[in-house]
Amino acid sequence: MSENVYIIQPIESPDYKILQAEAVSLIESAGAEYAGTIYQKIREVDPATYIGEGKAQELAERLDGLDVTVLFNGELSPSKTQNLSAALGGKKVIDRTTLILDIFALRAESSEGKLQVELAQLKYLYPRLKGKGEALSRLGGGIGTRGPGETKLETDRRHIRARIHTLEERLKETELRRKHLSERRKKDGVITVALVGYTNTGKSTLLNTLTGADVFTKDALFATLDPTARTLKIENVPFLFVDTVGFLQDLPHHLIEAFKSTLESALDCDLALIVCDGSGEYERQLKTTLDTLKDMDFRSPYLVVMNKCDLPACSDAPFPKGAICISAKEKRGLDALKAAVFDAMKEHFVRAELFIPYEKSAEFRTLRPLLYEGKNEYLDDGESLSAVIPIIYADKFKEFVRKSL
Ligand SMILES: Nc1nc2c(ncn2[C@@H]2O[C@H](COP(=O)(O)OP(=O)(O)OP(=O)(O)O)[C@@H](O)[C@H]2O)c(=O)[nH]1
Ligand SMILES: [Mg+2]
Repeated sequence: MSENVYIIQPIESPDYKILQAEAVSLIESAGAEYAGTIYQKIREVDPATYIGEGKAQELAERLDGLDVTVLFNGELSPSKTQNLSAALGGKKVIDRTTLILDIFALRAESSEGKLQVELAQLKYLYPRLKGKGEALSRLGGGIGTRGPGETKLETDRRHIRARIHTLEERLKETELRRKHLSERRKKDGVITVALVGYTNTGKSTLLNTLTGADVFTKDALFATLDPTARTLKIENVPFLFVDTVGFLQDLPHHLIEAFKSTLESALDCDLALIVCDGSGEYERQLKTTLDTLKDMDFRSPYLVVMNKCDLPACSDAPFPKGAICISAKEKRGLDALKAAVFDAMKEHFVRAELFIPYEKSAEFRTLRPLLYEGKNEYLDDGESLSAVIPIIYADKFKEFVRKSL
């Protein structure tokens, strides 16, 4: 039987309705069931329970006798979590970060992703569960306390500290390994394109459609946690496309911190495609994504991609100028997207027509692997070849270039 979750939604933010709807999706993405919402204007944060004694009492009465977990759709300090739980007659109280961590725990697949989730859980959840030793074992494995992999959240303080230390050490090693890989990639001159954007906009579907990858996609929030990279050739030039974890409005800072190193390596790209759901709240999605990227000091160029253009809501939407409309699902607009990617990266290449006289064939053989070949033709006195040459190697081909295109 799945758990039922009741939402406390503060109404200060003008977007509170959207945030509430998102909380419902988060609950469902965590495999639990939505049980209802109570809205609360928080004029002044109550030092004990955050929402105030009166509201807590009203909620306690409403939930009396119901087997529900209470989600505070914001961030709650450890002591307020415990006080609120006490004010609600001992009901389990979780906050937004805890819920998102729970989904991350369900989704983490790579060893690094698992380490990151477990570390974030220990750091974030442990203080919130402290003093509730017996409550924790009673909750065992329910929403908000699921651990990735084989390790369950432990209650022993000493164990937890030792575990945090081990996880941090292991993460350092994996980070180093990833850094070496990305340095090698850079040296090889491979252009990387990161797929970023709001959660559930179709980033993984796009990666799958473009490259034939088989990344897990789902109509759920945070379907992807681990970055996956696949190569796609455009005009014979390989581009490395990297899928990333989706963003969410008010994504708690702790979570960005926990995944910063993985995200940063994906964002250390030559170009980003900011994928939005063109049939949904694309303006807010785009703003959230741009704000999050700015926080992460992202400086690469980017293109805005409006996905799901097969859906009717897309047809007369006033998309921002330059946005590329596609449907990853129905494979529409993909040629235009590829052309735009190539075009955005064109200063990395020269397109040229080469002529290689036969007496220079041997000399050219060593250079050949450096360029991306198009059509070729063997003529009487030599080979004619159209190709794309990485700008860093352009000098080497000077004597063979007949015409730059
Ligand atoms: N109608 C329509 N649905 C799409 C399209 N592309 C993706 N979807 C659906 O949107 C949902 C989310 O797709 P994903 O590819 O998992 O989205 P994502 O951006 O990777 O999501 P996260 O990994 O959670 O950040 C799935 O149900 C997809 O089938 C599209 O072009 N049209
Ligand atoms: Mg995804």
